[in-house]
Amino acid sequence: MLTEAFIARHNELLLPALREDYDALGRQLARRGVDIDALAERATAFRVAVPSWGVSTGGTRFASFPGPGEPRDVFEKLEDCEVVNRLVRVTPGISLHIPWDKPERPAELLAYARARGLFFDSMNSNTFQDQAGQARSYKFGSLSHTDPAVRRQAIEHNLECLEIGTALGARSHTIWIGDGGNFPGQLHLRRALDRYLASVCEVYRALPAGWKLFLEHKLYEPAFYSTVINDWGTSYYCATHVGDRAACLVDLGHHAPNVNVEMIVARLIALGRLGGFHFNDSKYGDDDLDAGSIKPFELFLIFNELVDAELSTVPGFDPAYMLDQSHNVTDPIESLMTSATELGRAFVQAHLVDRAALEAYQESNDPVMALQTLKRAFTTDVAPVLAMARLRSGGAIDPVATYRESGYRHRKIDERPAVARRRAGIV
Ligand code: LRH
Ligand code: MN
Repeated sequence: MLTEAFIARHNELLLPALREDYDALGRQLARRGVDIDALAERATAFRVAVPSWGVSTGGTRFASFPGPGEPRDVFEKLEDCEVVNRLVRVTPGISLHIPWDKPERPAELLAYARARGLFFDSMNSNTFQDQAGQARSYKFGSLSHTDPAVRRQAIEHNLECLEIGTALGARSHTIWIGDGGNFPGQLHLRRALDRYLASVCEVYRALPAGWKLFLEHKLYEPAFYSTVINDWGTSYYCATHVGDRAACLVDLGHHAPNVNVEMIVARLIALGRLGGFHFNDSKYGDDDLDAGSIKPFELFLIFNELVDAELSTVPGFDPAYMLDQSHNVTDPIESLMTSATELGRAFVQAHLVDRAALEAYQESNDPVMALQTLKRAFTTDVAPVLAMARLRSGGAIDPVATYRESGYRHRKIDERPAVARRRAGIV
């Protein structure tokens, strides 16, 4: 079992090498005026929420290949989420998706989560699939549909998410819609946005006190010609139109190739509407690959903007960090642990940027030294800091190795009958 004792035994073997690497890095950072223990403290305090749908194997429109020992319901998903947090210690928050995770008895699910040191982060509605027995189809849209009855159905679903979230102690709700068209002329582009806005305003009016509403934009897919909430500008316009507690959620994979996402982040920080993130990585489209696996420098540059805002105490700056990935060929637990670690790495490296020097080079238009200042932080191997932070918060020095050593997945294969091969689709 993945007990504290088991993790401690596994750490014992790795501790001498970690201690050596940590001390060596500590001396190097001290020469740069950085206290490594303060940095480890920051790493310990870092948090990113895990998507409940991330512990199941994902797929594509062509096929999905369920992995062994798949979770079959939200309770088994939380069991796997507990393993992730037990080993990396930075993922106690779980983001649920309704109706995929709709609990029969929310109080029971809340108790189950709390008993495992977990809590519920942002809720997510789903008006991009038709559920069995659903009265009206979302084939031609949901909150922006031309038929008021379909919009009503979509609004009611979002209101239900707020109710369930309230019972589970969540404090925010994320709306992503796939609404859009596949052909020129199919949608009236301005009226579609107006319909969306009227619908979201109704959801916003029911937003519980203290909650935030996140609007998630996406360039394309499932619509392949026009998407109603297609970019950050549209999302920002909607957030300011809907209300003060509405903000923009940036899913890294929802932009055209080569778009400067860190610049969008800087803009939304300046405009005071950066609500949060769905972190992942991509090479081409919305590939939902593991964060930091394809473009680690972009991830670092995004955290460079976030840490710069945090350190310059930008008013109201409090973005929500969540992963949103589709694990098609890996053990989802390993991918989630690795991705959470990659986010921690980018966060810690961003705290290594000599911001006074950077500002001086920026003000004096010295691009070479400005870039070098960023690269010096990005090329610092902070792995000992991340491992020490995990160790000091009761986690694993090497999460993946400890997880594999534990045989957890093998036990789940015995406990959980194989999931029948699913129809294609992301989840
Ligand atoms: C859409 C999206 C959205 C989710 C879904 C699982 O691509 O990023 O955040 O609801 O993936
Ligand atoms: Mn997303």
